[in-house]
Amino acid sequence: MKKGPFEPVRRTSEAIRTMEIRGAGRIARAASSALSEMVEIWDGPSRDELLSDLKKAAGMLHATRPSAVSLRNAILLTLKGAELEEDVDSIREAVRNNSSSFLKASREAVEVISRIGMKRIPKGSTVMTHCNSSAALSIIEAAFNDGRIEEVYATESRPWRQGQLTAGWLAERGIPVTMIVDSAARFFMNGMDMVCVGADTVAANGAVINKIGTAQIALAAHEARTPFMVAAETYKFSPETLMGSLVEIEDRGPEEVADPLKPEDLPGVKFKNPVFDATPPEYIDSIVCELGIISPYMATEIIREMFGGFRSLSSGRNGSDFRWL
Ligand code: RUB
Repeated sequence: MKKGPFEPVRRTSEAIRTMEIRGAGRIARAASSALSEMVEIWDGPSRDELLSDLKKAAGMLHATRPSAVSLRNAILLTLKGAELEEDVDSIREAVRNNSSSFLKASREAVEVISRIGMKRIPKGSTVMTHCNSSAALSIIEAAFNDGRIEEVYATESRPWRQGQLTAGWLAERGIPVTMIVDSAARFFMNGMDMVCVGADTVAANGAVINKIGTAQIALAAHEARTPFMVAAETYKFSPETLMGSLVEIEDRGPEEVADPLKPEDLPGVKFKNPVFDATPPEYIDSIVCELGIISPYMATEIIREMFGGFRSLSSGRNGSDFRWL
């Protein structure tokens, strides 16, 4: 593998793997930008070699966070049609244009979601959020600015504590925020008017894959009759799940669970660290995407609309074998 042109992809893959870049939308945009940067500096001899290097690069990026279909769809959309181009320059141009369209559309989607989603939040609401979702926070910020939200409860979101990022972000904007530990979600649920979270993946059956703990919060919300809203751009919907594929749940290292101790400080203890879970559609009241507010049971329609005649790449489960269809 040549070192030079793969450098942006390697750098980005490492930043995603170590969570320097995190969140389904941000990792998707970073992957798309890395591919675009790669084709600009690629200086190999032939079109076929470029396509083969792009496949390797796609596999490297995809393998970093397997639960986020946002990442896979961003890669597919960025490389869309590249294999139909006849020379290196045309491939370069296709990837460059695809990437800039994806970056623009994904940012605009968040903007539209904020405007649509905030209308669902009644005036004077207290809202709970989990983890750190730019799409969910865009709704919360718009709702606050429109006088709909009085206070936000942000869960800590162990093991990585993304809740601290969320709480800090809200406080910086003057939005009253209270941080709670994840296990206090049920304790406070009766005081909530709404729960609003993001998504890494929306499956065809309407299940939402998001930060571990989301399903428990949704269950608590369901029991307390608190509406549970998910903010998810359409590129987070998973076409593979239409055919029955399961979403792989990312497992991270034991040190994140053992923290502040080290795993070796607890001899004889095993650790498990799944970092996402699936919230079943029956606990989700609405999914806000840039096309509108839908019931989770409409997820299939969105997937057909967005990915219906999609001709591009397919990938193996571990992301290592992206290949042209
Ligand atoms: C982040 C997380 C977010 C979704 C949506 O997990 O679960 O809720 O990714 O984020 P991690 P966004 O920190 O492990 O990446 O709305 O920003 O795409």
